[in-house]
Order: sequence, then C-alpha cells, then structure tokens
Amino acid sequence: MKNMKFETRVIHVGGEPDPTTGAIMPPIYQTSTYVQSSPGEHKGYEYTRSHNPTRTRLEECLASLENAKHCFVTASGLSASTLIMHMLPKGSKIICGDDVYGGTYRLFAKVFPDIHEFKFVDTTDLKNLEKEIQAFKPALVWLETPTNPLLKISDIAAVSVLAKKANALVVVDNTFMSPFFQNPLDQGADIVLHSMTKFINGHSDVVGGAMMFNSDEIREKIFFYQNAIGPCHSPFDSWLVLRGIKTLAIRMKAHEQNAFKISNFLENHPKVEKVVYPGLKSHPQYELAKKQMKGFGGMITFFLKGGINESRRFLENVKLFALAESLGGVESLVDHPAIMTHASIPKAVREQLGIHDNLIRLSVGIEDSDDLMADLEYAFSKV
Ligand code: P1T
Repeated sequence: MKNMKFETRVIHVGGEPDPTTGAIMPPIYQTSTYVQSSPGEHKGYEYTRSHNPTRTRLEECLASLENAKHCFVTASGLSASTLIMHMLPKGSKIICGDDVYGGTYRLFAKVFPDIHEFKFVDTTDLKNLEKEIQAFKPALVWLETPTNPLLKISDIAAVSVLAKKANALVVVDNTFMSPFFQNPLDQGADIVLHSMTKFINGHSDVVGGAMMFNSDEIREKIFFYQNAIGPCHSPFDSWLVLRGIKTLAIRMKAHEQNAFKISNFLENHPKVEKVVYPGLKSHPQYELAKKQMKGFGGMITFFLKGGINESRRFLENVKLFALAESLGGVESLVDHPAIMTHASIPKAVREQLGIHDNLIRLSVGIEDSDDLMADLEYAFSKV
C-alpha cells in the first residue's frame, strides 16, 4: 500500500478483511488477556495493556498516514506526551514552544519539573531559538504547529536542522493539521504526536493519543514505558477511531472549505478586531504555511472588539457552534481559551502571549457554511 494515495491508505491500511471470517470490518478484540499453549508460547499477544489486535490495526493505519515505521496509540494525547517525557533521561532539558495547549503547558510546568528542566521559547523566531538551543543545550525541542490557540507556525525543517546540530530530538504536536495536511517526519522531525481525540477520530466520542516515529531505539523505549506505566487505548475506542478515521481526508477538505469562508466573513465583520487563520494572506506566516502544510485546516482564532463581557454575550448566543472544550469533530465548537482550555496558564503569561479575554477559538465543523455564518451573525448581533 506504500505507493498508494492517502485517501486509499486511510481506508485500507489496518482495514483488511478479517482473515478467519471475511468480515469487512475489523473485529473488536474486547479481551484483557490471551491463552498461551505453553508458558511464554503465544501468538504475539499476551495482555491488552501491552498489545491488542484492534489497536495494532489502528497503529498500522496511523504509521502509514505519517509515513512512519512505528506508531503507538495511547489513552489520551497527554498520556502520549507523558510517555515521551519518561523516555528521556532524568534531568533532561526541554525547549517547548511558548504557545501550546493549556494541558501540555500544565504537564510541563507543573508535573515534570521534578524530573526535567523546561524553557518556553517562541519557536517561530529561528534566530532566537538558535541562541536558546546553544545556551540551554536541550535534549528535546517540542513544537506545536500551528499552535493552540494562537495558530503560530514554526518552520519544522529549519528547527530540525538547528536541533540536530545540537543532538536534540524534535517532537511535533500535529493535532491541528492531522496527517492529511502535514507530515512532520518528512520534514526532519523525530516524533510526531497527535491528540486522536480531535480530527483523527473526528466524532467527539473518543479520547486518545498517538505517536509516530522511525527510530527502533525510540520504539523500544516508548513500548517499555507504555507497558510499565499503562496508559493504553481500549480496544473499543481503537475500533471507534478506525471507524472515524476512514473519512479523515474528506472531513479535512470540508473543514478547510468552511474555515476559508468563515475566516473571510470574520475578517470583514465590523465587530471583529482581528482574525488569525493560516490560510489568510494576513497571517504573518502565510508563506511558511503554504510551504510546509498541504492545507490550512479547520481552526480559526479571532479577537472580538471588546473584552470579557462582549465575549460572554457572544458565547452565550451561538447555537450551532457548541460552547465546549476540544476540537476537530464534525460539529462546530467554540471555545474561550482564557477561561476554558488554557486556564491553567498563569494570567500574566497568557496576557504576554496574547491570549486575551476577547480571544475566541473556533473549531469549524462540516455543517453548511451559510448556516454556520448565520449562527455567528446572530451571536454578533447580541454583542
Ligand atoms: O485531550 P488529549 O487527548 O489528552 O490531548 C491533549 C492535546 C494535545 N495537543 C493539542 C494540540 C491539543 O489541542 C490537546 C487537547 N486540546 C483540547 C482539549 C482543546 O480544547 O484545545
């Protein structure tokens, strides 16, 4: 299948008919353990914390989509990040982009500082990043691109060159683009990470994470920690993702088509101060976005004219856009990062980054774009 297109691989890799019955859909191996014929003699499966055939199918599919040799899926996106942190020797130094998902920030700023040392840096500024790498000597550089929620874009290929010179690994959280729009390993990254909860599953009914990479050494380490710590993905959830992922290509195209229209609508709206969408020419890294991404995705961030009161009025009056944390589902969601997804970042840090009270994040779904814009217009009229 290697030479086949994404649209074919997403349906058929890991989606082969069941060899025993011919069932076209993969069975859910809802089992915790596997019978052995003699101690240590088994068919490659011993216990579901370590391996499960339904999960294996999903891992094969995801590895193929990121052009990777290996993939592990985990209980959540954050548990995938946790395993990467455990893989590093105690006392490692990590440079992390300054604008990341609030839960990632919390994990690095509040959980792991007992074990590693972290520095949050603007990874979009290559000159500054080079200086920081030389001075701090990190073992790993963590990029989220585009970032959550400011949609800042880091140059994966250029950062990978800088990191490699300093013998540092590069991890890219590719959640916002999904493997359909961006493949960081092809651009020099060592590990790509996804919250499968988002676009990969696409139906807001599963929490999960995934990591893809080519190194056998990383595979050994991640497998050890996944098995030793235990954040495994349940067979049923893996099956749901295998079901949801089949439409990833058409969903991403539809998300993007709607996001394009809505970003233009917002850019011309009198109640909007500023819109950030990688597909807009006004995005400061529009040229880089065109170069490293195959599309611009379904996430839009915008700043309302006003402050917290205007944001509340707007958020209380949207109807189709559901006010909820998360993103990447077929249904449109709206989020207020300062109060919701990024509340764990101290206010002073948020303000410095630009996550103000008038910042609103949209996860544009695949409904009809006119209905979505009418919904936003109604909420604007109430502000
Ligand atoms: O929620 P979980 O599956 O553990 O994934 C964490 C995560 C990792 N990386 C990025 C870029 C993310 O956006 C997330 C989760 N984000 C949200 C829940 C949110 O609403 O932004």
